[in-house]
Amino acid sequence: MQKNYQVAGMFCAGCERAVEAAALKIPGVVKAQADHKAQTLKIEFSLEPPDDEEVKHAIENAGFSLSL
Ligand SMILES: [Cu+2]
Repeated sequence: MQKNYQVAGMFCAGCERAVEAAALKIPGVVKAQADHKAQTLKIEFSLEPPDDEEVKHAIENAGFSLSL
């Protein structure tokens, strides 16, 4: 199962890696793929989907903004 988010503030592959690392720290997230050109984050999770607010906090703590 997967979810897609809009993430602002990514400008290069390094930013993508930072966003992906932040997303992967969320319990249940098994895969994360960020795209700085499309400004998107796609996550895959194993069982229960993570709470959107939790994802938002994780991404914002990493220095980016996620719109819900
Ligand atoms: Cu960057």
